[in-house]
Amino acid sequence: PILILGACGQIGTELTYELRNKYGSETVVASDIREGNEALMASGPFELLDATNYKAIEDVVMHYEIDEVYLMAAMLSATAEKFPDRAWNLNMNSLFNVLDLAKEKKISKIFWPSSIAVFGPNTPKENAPQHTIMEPSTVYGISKQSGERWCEYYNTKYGVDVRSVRYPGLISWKTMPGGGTTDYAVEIYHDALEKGAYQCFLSKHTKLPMMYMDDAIRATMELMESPAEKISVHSSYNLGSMSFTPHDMAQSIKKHIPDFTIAYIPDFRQKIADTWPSSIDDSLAKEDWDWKPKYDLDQTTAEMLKNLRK
Ligand code: VAH
Repeated sequence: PILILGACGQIGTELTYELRNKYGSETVVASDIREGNEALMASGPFELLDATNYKAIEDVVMHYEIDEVYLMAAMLSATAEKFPDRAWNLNMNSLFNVLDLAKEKKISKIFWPSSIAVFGPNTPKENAPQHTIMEPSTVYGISKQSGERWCEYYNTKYGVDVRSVRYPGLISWKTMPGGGTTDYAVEIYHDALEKGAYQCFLSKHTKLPMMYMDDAIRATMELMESPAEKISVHSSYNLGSMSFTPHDMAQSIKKHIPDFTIAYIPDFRQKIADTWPSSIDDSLAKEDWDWKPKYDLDQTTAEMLKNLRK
């Protein structure tokens, strides 16, 4: 059986549904620190669980005979700048908890998400390589960078099978993101439909790596299903799909909603975005486990508007 920590979040929600589709509802235990989406909680076993509490996770792992854990609980970049110590505590302790469960052989496989936030202002902006200068300057980025180092360490020293991707900004309609710098790319669709207008907190030409959620979930599942000998990266894989600016997004939306308007009023999140690369070189993910994205910006826009209209 599989345990998902942070199952009610933006990624956790869709991952829970997809894993339940694939492996059966009873095989996938969803957990979160608080209750969320009722349909999700009703779709299979659900536990209230604090990802920083080792004993509580261990109890659930033993009770359900869990062998795989997906750790999706985290504090994202914008919120982490406001609460640095809480972010560090949540993002690091939750990771040590699952790494230690694997080290103790209580579970056999882990998925842990990293992010393009591991890169910093001295990383090449375009096609940021897998191995490059990484000097993250945000609390969130520092926690992801440290997490990657610990994943690799646990793999080398203790043989822990932990797998990871550096997600770009993720665009989804089932659950809102919370507290991230790339959240604009989801909010914009909601406001386009509700108000015909959006006030963007990033500037017109801030180009960032992004991905439609279906691609992100598929990447996660494909990586987890790959034979261990194909995995050459035990920190975290660069994962790419598309890169665009808020302006590109607005143009894409206008093809469906011609009167849509956008205003740019950058706030503190602009400074975070400015430290991240604009595009990602994910050739190792392509080589090692055949990664291939499907959705471009216009396809993402069409999917988002169609599903949010329902
Ligand atoms: C954030 N969405 O904005 C996250 C992320 C690509 C960045 O990991 O904080």
